[in-house]
Amino acid sequence: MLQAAALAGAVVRPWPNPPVGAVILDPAGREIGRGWHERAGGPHAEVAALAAAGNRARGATMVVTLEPCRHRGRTGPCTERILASGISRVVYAVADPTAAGGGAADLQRAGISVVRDDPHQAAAVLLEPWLFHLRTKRPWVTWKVAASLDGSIVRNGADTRDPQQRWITSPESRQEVHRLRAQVGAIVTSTATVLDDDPLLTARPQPPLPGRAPDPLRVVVGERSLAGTRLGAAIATGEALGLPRCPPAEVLAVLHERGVHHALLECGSRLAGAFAAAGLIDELIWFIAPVILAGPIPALSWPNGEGDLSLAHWRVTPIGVDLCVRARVQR
Ligand code: AOF
Ligand code: ZN
Repeated sequence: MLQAAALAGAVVRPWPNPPVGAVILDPAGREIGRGWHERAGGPHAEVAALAAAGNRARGATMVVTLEPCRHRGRTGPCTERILASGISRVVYAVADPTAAGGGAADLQRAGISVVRDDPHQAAAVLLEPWLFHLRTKRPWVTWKVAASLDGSIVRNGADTRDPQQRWITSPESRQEVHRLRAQVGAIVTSTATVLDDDPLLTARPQPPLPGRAPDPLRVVVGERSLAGTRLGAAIATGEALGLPRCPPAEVLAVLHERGVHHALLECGSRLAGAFAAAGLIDELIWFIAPVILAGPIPALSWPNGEGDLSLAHWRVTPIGVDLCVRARVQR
């Protein structure tokens, strides 16, 4: 299951569909096929893994992060493909709460041994944003920050449009941000950040992640004119989305309508503060660079002097010369 989750976790997210990975094992436990879901409308992970295993699937075990679907959506039901392949055992981690769910019971009725590996942490983490958006009707929000040890996000006196002056964190951290961007449905920022930094906010991981899903939707919130900026130009051609200043919940409602289940917030203090005050940050990824700036701008400023963001489930990993903190916002 770890392997199946790792497959789906290492590729571009196929939004609006869930990230799913599958591994097929022969009776001796050797891997004979693997697959992941590449893009909406493309084959499901189970079908990709069955194609890789071919005839050897007869009598084999399929391990898959999400319960196999039984519906006829953009592609056919995986349950039928699994039955036709001669697979004799299916292990899955997360039950499918949508109308596509119920495949496990169907397979069991048809004589396949079905086991729920519940709860498998790796699969649950992978599918959490998707499950969250189904439950709450809004995307899961990850707030990304790149800051000095003392929490400044801008260097004193820096011309932030010059990347050499703007960057605080290491190239390794910045690469990790590109991988993150490739795995979300949308990136949200503010007109203030666009005017200060002129960012592109595209996903450019090196090497590129496998997968063929569309690039994340870039969303800029605010009223100020973006003339002369790269994102301003992208909004004018319809490649990015501009939204008037509005409550964060409305931004997320627009994203939900577009099928986004995971949004990355990459912005300045004020938009971060608005999301935090509205209780709309679910998780943070905070890169800490080995420098103290006592700079002019903190990562977050509360709109009305609200309290604090309490964090849980810290995971701290070194990355380049920086530290990366991943944590959940506690409610
Ligand atoms: C996926 N990829 O690997 C699996 C999915 O519109 P469709 O036919 O692609 O169906 C999408 C639904 O199928 C999805 O919401 C989920 O409930 C189920 N399983 N979906 O996109 C996969 N296994
Ligand atoms: Zn399916």
